[in-house]
Amino acid sequence: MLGHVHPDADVLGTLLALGLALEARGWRIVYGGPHPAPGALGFLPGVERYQVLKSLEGAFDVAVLTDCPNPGRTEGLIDQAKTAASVVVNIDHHPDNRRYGHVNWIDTTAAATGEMVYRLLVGLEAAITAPIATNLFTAVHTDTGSFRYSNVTPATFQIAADLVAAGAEPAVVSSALYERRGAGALRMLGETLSRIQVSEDGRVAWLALPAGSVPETFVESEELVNYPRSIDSVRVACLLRVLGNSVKVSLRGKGDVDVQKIAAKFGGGGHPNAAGFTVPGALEPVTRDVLAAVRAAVSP
Ligand SMILES: [Mn+2]
Repeated sequence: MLGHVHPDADVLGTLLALGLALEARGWRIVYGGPHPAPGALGFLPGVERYQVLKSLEGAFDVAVLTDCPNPGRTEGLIDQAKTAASVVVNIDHHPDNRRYGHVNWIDTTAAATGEMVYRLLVGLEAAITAPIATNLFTAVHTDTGSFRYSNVTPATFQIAADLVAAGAEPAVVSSALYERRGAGALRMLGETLSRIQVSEDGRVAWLALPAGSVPETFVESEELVNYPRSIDSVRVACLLRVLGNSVKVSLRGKGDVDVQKIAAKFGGGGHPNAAGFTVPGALEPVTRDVLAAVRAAVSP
């Protein structure tokens, strides 16, 4: 069960759910990826089994990647998996998935890969235990912005209902995700949000974080891009942060602007409402270029 760089809850929840279900049927599973599971997801059942893998040792029958559209996002592990395993399975809901597996199951109508893995486990007649349900519920919960985004369908709620019936606890998951800040982190959030800028027409808001302004773990746990997105007039929100000699950019769209198309211009990808990319360069010129492309996309 192979995760991509900076695994989120849809990656980890689906890898753990599928792995736990297969283990119950006698498979032996190794879970891991190039980066560790973030501390905020330490409550996911089985996540302590997820290892940092810089290379794959030994032979595998199958390598499974979930929620990973781009083979470049595994730091070479996919190439190694193709040598180490006879079958690579690619399960994803991103529209720009590169179909790098031997088996490619891509469903762009799924709000989360968690929905797909739930349907897979039902199809396999696997027992949905409480640990599996908690992993899948968290995957769906986070990829839908707590069931608030436009990707939510009746099927999303049906799956969520089934998972709660199987033992996932929404209050426990919400509390684990959103109510475990330190007081210092809340103050840091306040200071960070004061950096948000809004274009004159109010349609674009952005938050540009210089190197060293906030810790990386803080950026990953706070989903900072959602704050500029919450402004009424904003059609596209941008988060830009320095990573080494590059700038990592997250885009969020509201309504009809397809931010995936903007990201594609910079070699990135994602979904129509949520996309991202990383470009070499300093923060100021990258911010200027990104804002020019965003403005062009939102201009009436
Ligand atoms: Mn996802």
